[in-house]
Amino acid sequence: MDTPRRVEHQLTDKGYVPVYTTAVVEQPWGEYTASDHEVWATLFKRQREILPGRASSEFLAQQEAMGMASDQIPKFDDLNPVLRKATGWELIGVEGLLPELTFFEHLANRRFPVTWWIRKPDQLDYLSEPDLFHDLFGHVPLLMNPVFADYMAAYGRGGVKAHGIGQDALVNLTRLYWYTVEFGLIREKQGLRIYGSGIVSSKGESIHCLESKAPNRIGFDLERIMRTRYRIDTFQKTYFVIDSYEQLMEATGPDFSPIYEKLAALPSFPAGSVQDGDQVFNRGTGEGWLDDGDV
Ligand code: HBI
Ligand code: FE
Repeated sequence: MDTPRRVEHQLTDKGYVPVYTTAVVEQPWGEYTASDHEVWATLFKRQREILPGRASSEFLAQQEAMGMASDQIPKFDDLNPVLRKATGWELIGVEGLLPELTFFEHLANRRFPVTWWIRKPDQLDYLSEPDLFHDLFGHVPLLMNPVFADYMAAYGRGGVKAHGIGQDALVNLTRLYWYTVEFGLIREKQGLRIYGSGIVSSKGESIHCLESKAPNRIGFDLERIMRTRYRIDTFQKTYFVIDSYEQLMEATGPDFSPIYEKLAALPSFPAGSVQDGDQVFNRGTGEGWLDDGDV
């Protein structure tokens, strides 16, 4: 399997990463090597061992419902009919990170871009950009949940609008994606659980986000999140907690333009700060935090 064509490195909200062509590619399933399938199996089994009791029950249930398994890399062609029937979403293959507007347009049309290649065996624990495991294992299961699926499509429409408004609006919206879709926690009867894809696809952060004393855990607040910087190179300093996927959908229903205007005049918050008015589940100790590098 040839390595993906990298177009250029750009400074994005994920740091200085290669931004790929916007081409939609067929999943080259027949070209995956035994090592590729082995990487999938290892990561899948490792995460499914630690996620029960840590991940949102809806995430675990939907991943099973769609038939995702460890034995080999799933075929997009197998998953798409199931996904389309559940919520109208479908997976498309891409080279990797897309320019933001392209990404937003796909989401607005219920197309989720999944990177076609998977990391190498020596990258099991860290990768600076999303690969197939992050996208397929992490992002796709919750697209089976009608409310979350609607949220993701609404997010895409919001992204297209924000792109037309300007960079400040984009930064605010990217923070919302970061603290919900990528690194969000949800309150369930038995306690806090993970739904963010960046966490569920990472062994270290799946454990850290719930069990470490270092991070803050704060109740979801849209404007608070849009003002809060974040980390792309370490575990998050703050995790935001939703009560339900419905809360997320309701909170992002209104037009964001007046919020963008209001926030443009206000300073942003450091990633690790606790602010007056926060619904504080716990205030972190800050142990191990790096002082610089919030974006
Ligand atoms: N492209 N393929 C891909 N996957 C992402 O998660 C992604 C992206 N481009 C931009 C992006 N995410 C973030 O900037 C979002 O906040 C939009
Ligand atoms: Fe992601």
